[in-house]
Amino acid sequence: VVIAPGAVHLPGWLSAGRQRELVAACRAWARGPVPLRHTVLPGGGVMSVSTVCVGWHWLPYRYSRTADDVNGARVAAFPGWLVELGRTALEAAYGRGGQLHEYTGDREYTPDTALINFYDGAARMGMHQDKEERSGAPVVSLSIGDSCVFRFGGTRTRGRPYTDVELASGDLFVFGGPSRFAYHGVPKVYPGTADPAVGMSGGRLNITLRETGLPG
Ligand code: MD3
Ligand code: FE
Repeated sequence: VVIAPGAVHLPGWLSAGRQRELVAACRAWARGPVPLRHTVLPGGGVMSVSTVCVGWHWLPYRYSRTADDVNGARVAAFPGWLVELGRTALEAAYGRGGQLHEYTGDREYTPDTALINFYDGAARMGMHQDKEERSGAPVVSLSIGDSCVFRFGGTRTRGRPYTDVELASGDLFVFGGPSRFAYHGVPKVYPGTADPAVGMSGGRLNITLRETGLPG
């Protein structure tokens, strides 16, 4: 389903088995080397979502190889199987032809960071743009566990007009081309809507794959 140019939603793209594997991998990353934590913003606000990163550590508003705002540890390496998952996701969303090449250029998509967000029933994410990456390559988003309302807006303003889309467990969403720097957020999570078979004991998991465009 094309939501906007470059923004493609594929409901139920991940099998239940693949979702369970991703939940297990995220559980392991959440224990270390950098623990899952609520990011503290420069103004003193604390994000309601908890986050752990792989490949590069995101902190407001830059990437680092070390968790400078948590425990200083070097983040876990970005595994090859996650690069492959990102490539498969882009092909599924855009096909092998025109749009894939239009949005990724002549290099193969090579994500080098994953931001893993955990939402309890009260967690929200305000409308924002993701601009820390020095790459216009697409962002791949995978949702597991409870359903949520995902709000997708324009590139110029944080406010209306926007489109609300329900994201459920197993959904793939890809944001490339003209949608890459659009405002977006998560205004609501629906507690208790997850299929127990995916191995989440409550809450919502979102994994985004990105190219930072940073060296090494
Ligand atoms: C559109 N995460 O981690 S995923 C984020 O569900 C973030 O946890 C939300 O926004 C979540 O930055 C939304 C969908 C998403 C992620 C990145 C994007 C949409 C995007 C980057 C550019 C445009
Ligand atoms: Fe974002």
